[in-house]
Order: sequence, then structure tokens, then C-alpha cells
Amino acid sequence: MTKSFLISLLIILVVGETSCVRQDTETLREYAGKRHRNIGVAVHNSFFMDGTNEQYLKILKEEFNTVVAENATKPYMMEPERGTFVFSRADKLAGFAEQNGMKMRGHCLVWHKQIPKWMNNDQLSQEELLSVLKEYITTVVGHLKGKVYAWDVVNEAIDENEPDHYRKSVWMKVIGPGYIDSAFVWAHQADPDALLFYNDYGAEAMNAKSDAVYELVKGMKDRGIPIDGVGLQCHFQVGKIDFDGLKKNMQRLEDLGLQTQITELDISIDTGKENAQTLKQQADAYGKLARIWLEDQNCTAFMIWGLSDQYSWIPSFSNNKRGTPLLWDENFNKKPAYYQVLNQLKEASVN
Ligand code: 9MR
Repeated sequence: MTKSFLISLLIILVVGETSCVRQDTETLREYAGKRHRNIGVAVHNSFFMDGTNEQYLKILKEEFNTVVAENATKPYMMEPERGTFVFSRADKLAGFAEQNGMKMRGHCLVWHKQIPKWMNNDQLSQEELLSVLKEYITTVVGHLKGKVYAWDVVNEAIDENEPDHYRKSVWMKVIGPGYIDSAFVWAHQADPDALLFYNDYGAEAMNAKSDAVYELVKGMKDRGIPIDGVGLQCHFQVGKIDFDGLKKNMQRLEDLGLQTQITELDISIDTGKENAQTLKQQADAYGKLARIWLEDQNCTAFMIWGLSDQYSWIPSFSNNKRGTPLLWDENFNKKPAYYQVLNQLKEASVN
């Protein structure tokens, strides 16, 4: 028996009990829409190639009202050679979103990973790298103006283990911490209506990293930098989620006048431990997080980092130590976690 067959079987066992009363015509999108809430997934690279899986597309547009590209709108894809911008993928996703009445998040403008080699060059002068960054942001945000409602402007700039808390990326090394403020200012100039986010991982609950993120964004607010919110990535593992800490952190960011968004949610299970109990634990965790989001009007999106377990980044990233983190299994069967999120949406009050 294959692993995916076993997981499908488990899912049938776990959710089977109530399936006779469940109406499978109900969707996350329907209830999120009634409650005016944004729910979405990261769209996999295969979407941008020919022969896209029809089942994938069907679920994407039926179940979600928001999309974000998992990789296709990152700088290595958008400006592979200096001065040569490739908009075809971004345009394809923006077109799909428009056709299907969905919103699009933009991910991400400034990061230390997935930037083209020519850009990731600490031999460039400060002046030159600043002009590279300005041209990139102005061109990309300008091109997608009115199509992307929220941008992750700066991604993962904090390293709480550095004495000054700044990750030593090419941006930091060549430009210095001012690159962060500048990026937000240029993004705002290019599309004054887009919401602008700082996005990071491991800074969801109350800890040294979220303290450093808090200090960063507080400083930005104090300096009048156009930042609208903080993206909480939420790459979690079953049994290791600090829900109360997350709520506290969301509250202190709200107190600064910033929105929060759950931007990259997945909840992985240790390989070999996929069983009815862990799938239920996973489902309960998804349900709790959906409730936290739904009860907090200041948390303006619930984005899951992929649709089907088939395409998740987790197995290869973790050397196959973890996997099965999403709402649909490898064969596009809804998992218990799906039904928990749906139930939370159904129970949430209509605003
Ligand atoms: O899911 C993305 C994966 O396909 C890429 O190989 C990886 C490269 O680092 O980036 C993944 O997405 C990341 C996101 O852009 C930023 N936050 C962490 C995500 C998971 O690594």
C-alpha cells in the first residue's frame, strides 16, 4: 500500500462518520465571502506551466477568494537578467484572479533568497544597489498596480541572533538597515492603494524574534514609513503551536495600528506518524487558528502555503522528516483539517 493510499484511507475513517450529513457543495470560499474575509492559498509553480492539473484549478477557484504565487513573483523569476523583466507569470496569475473574482497578494519584493545572482552581489556599490532595488520595486509594483491588493515588501529581514537583529543579507551588507524603509516608501509611491507588509517566520508568538520584529515595525511607524501590517508566516508543526502567544503578538501589533495576516500557514506531521490521531490533532490546530483569525477583524487574511500535500515544500525541505501539512491530501481528497476550517467559517458570525 502506498503512503498516500494509507492517508486517504485514514481520512475516510476519520471524517467518514459524519459524511452522510455533509453537503459537499459547501466551500470555504462561500462562507468566507459571506463573512467578508480573505482566505487563500499559495499557487504552485505548475500553474504557470502548460498542462495544469484541472482538478487543482477547480479547487483553487471554488474554495478560495485569494491567491499568492508560491515562487513565481519572486525577483529571480521577475528580473532574471538586469533590466529584463518577465511579467508573464505574474500576469497569468493576476488574470486568473481577476477572471475568478479573487484577490492577489504579492510575494515578495525584497528577500535574501530567490534573488538573481547579478542582484545578490555585495561587490555593487551602495548607490548602485539602491538604484537596482528602486527600479525593481517601482517596475514590479507599478506593473501590478491595482491587481495586487497587498505586498510582502520585505521578507525575513530579522535575525534575532545578530547583535543588531538584522539578517546580514546583501541588502543589509551593502545598503544598511535603511533599505527596509526605502523599500516601503518606493512600493507606496508605485501603488498608493496597495497594503504593504513586513513578513517573517518564527515570529508568530511572543519570543525574541517577534520582539525584534515588533521593534522594527514600531520604529517604522514612528518614522512615518507607509507600512500597513505584519505577515505571520505560520509554518507550524502539529503539537508545537503557541496559540495564546500568537494572540498576544497579534494584539500588540494591532495596538501599534498595524494589521496582521496569516500569510503562509502549514502544519506538518512527522513522517511515519500520519495516523488518525495526528490528522485529528492537525485538524484541531487548523480549526483553532481559523477561529483566532475569524474572531480578529484586524487579522485580514488566512493564507495557506499550498493546496495539496502533493506539492508542499515541507518534505524536501525537511529531508522527508515531515510532511502532509495542508488541507487536501496527495490525491486531492479533503482532509479532516479542511472540515475543521469549514466548520469554523460556518460558525463564525456574519459581519
Ligand atoms: O515554498 C517555497 C519553496 O518552493 C521554495 O523552494 C523556497 C525557497 O526558499 O521558498 C518557499 O517559500 C518560502 C516563502 O517564499 C518565504 N517564507 C518561507 C517559505 C518556505 O520556505
